[in-house]
Amino acid sequence: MLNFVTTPQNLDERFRDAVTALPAPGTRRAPGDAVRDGSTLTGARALELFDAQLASRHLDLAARWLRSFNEGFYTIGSSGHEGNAAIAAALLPTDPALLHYRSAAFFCARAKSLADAARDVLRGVVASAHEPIAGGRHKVFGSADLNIVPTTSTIGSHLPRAVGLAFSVARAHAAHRWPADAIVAATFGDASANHATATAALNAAGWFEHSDIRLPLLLVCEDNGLGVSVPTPDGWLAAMLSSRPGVRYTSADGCDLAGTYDAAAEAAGYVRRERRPAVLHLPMVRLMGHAGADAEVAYRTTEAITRDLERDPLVHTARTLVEAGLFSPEEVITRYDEIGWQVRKVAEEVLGEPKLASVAQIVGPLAPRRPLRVAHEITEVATRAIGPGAATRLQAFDGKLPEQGGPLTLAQTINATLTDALLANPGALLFGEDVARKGGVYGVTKKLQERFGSERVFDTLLDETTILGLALGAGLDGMLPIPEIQYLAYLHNAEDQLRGEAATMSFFSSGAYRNPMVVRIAGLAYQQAFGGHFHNDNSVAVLRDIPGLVLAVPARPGDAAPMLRTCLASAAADGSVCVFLEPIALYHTRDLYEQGDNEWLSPYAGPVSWSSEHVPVGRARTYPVGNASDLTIVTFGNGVRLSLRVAARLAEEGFGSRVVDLRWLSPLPAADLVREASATGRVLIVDETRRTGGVGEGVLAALVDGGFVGSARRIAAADSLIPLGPAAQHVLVGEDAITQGAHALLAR
Ligand SMILES: Cc1ncc(C[n+]2csc(CCOP(=O)(O)OP(=O)(O)O)c2C)c(N)n1
Ligand SMILES: [Mg+2]
Repeated sequence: MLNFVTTPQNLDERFRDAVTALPAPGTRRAPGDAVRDGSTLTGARALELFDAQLASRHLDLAARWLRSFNEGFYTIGSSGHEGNAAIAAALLPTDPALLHYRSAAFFCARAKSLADAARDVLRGVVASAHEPIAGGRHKVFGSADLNIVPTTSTIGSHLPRAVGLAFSVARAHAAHRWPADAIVAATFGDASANHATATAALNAAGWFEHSDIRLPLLLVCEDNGLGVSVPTPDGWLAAMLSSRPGVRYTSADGCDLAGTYDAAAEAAGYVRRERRPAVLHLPMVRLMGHAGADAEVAYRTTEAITRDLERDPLVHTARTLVEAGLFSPEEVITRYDEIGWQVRKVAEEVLGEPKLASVAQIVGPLAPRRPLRVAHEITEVATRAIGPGAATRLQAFDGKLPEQGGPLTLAQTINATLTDALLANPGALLFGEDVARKGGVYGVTKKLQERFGSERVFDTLLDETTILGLALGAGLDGMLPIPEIQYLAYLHNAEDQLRGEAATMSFFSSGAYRNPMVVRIAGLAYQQAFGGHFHNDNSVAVLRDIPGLVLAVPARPGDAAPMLRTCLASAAADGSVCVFLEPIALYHTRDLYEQGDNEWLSPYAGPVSWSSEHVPVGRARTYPVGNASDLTIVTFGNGVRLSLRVAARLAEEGFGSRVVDLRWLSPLPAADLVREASATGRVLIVDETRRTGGVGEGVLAALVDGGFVGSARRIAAADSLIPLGPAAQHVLVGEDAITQGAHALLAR
């Protein structure tokens, strides 16, 4: 016998040898009886789960077989983790599950048939366009029918979403995708448990529990003692997971099917009954290395590898079944071979299936956009607000409708629009740091909790990862989350929840799952009284390159309302992930040209004009100044105000210009941009983000791509962080630089 295993052949031989060496069957237990004394797992269920375990093992062997002749593209397997079949058995099929990449036996156990499961998984392995969840875009366990939500390869990043989903499932609301008694299950690895996202999720789960907020969440740690080559210190997982306040901890041997089932059923029962979070820790083993290409002999002793082999969960279940008299060793081998042949047959069938063959096919489900549906959604919302919702609306606004008052600031306008949004959509939730009781650092969300209650408008713990995780889960569950990130600089430590999670969900599920959201972020520079980089961050590069993400930056109050309504309607109708970046320095700005002119304020448009004043995603706004024919200034955000002021002075000098407010930084309004630029032949880009990686680069590229042949110049912020106090003016774009840039262009 071999000392250690590195190949599928070794593992296969080991299994056959170990099963053949099992003692003769014990007295036969009835299938309805416990598979062994003291367990709640019946013999019949154990046999079913054993099939799932065998299928999972053979899927690993088939993946490596496909890889051996370059037809398979994924070999991270589940061998040694097959005990997770018992987790599926301990849950209801309607419980949403977010799975670790080694939870194949869970997937097989929940599938309608082993053939279905094998086909789904192997289609993923060969990147078949027929793969039912990701359509060949990714190898992932997912299925809308099976309530398995696809996860990404970024370990632990699904856990904040799982918290958010449990949070949402526990709240009463008609739009829920999952039943009110559902619990959310998420599996993850031992090394993953150390990741910031995992610790954020564990902490948030405990925080909610401590705050007496229901969270039906079962976290399951599949602990094989290794993260690729790095061993998890002995006892660390048990110590760490068992000491999370508010999260109940239990543990079982993950190689023992019946023991795992008992522990999982008990933990799931607790979570379902109590609506409280729990973590189940399952020590298990990893067989055949991390992935196909991993030679674990390079970093593990043969003793350690052999020790793991001796705990092979398949042999363990075989022993349980033989001792229960349900199978003889020969019957185990026969079943193993039968399932092996079935899986191999499916592998042969799928390897010739078509792959994704065009950009259009690939990006189809990335971020579907139906502008007419969005416009229609806004009309419907307006019709309700004018008609049946009118009385509630009047009441929400304390008897004083915003359209009947005077002109509003940007902050007041956003507040009124959010009020209208929460009125229009009972599934809309608004949350973040300080948004509820305080009403936001800048007062933008003032009175919203008073108006809508703490079920819909609430303060969260101070953790951006959790805030976005709540949005991810709530959106998945059918709600319309409106999370707030307090400052743009603080998005970054949680950014992957947008990039890796939010923006990929529709892509990796072919649209079967979506996580609509409108993330409000206060940002950009020019705050007079509150300086320093972190409150004046002027970089949006990390947002602009996320495929499919909508990035809106309102400048004028009159634009902010329709743009926010468009984001909300797009999220509701198309499942869009929208970021609504609010320029802090303009929140309370009143004047444009002169002190006291109130020119920056706008009246609030009531629902009668929401339809006619609709602003589609990706449409710019042009302000003609003077004859509007000498120069085009392309800008956004604070740049709009600066540019309008400069344009007014240029008009006094006899130069007419058109100031283009992009309004949408992603997707850029390319057609409007090229048209307005070509109208004058001279383009001055006024970009308050940095010269390198800033919006201006994208604007120039869009002009070139669109065939613009005139002259162009760019005024942008320095490649610097923002210093405190008046020094900030040296790195930010100012009116003098804009004026100089304009004169240089006009001189051409
Ligand atoms: C955030 C992140 N960092 C690094 C990786 C690369 N990586 C993939 S799997 C893995 C180890 C994970 O170990 P563990 O959580 O114990 O799961 P196991 O593979 O052992 O089941 C690493 C480092 C990743 N996928 N995600
Ligand atoms: Mg591990």
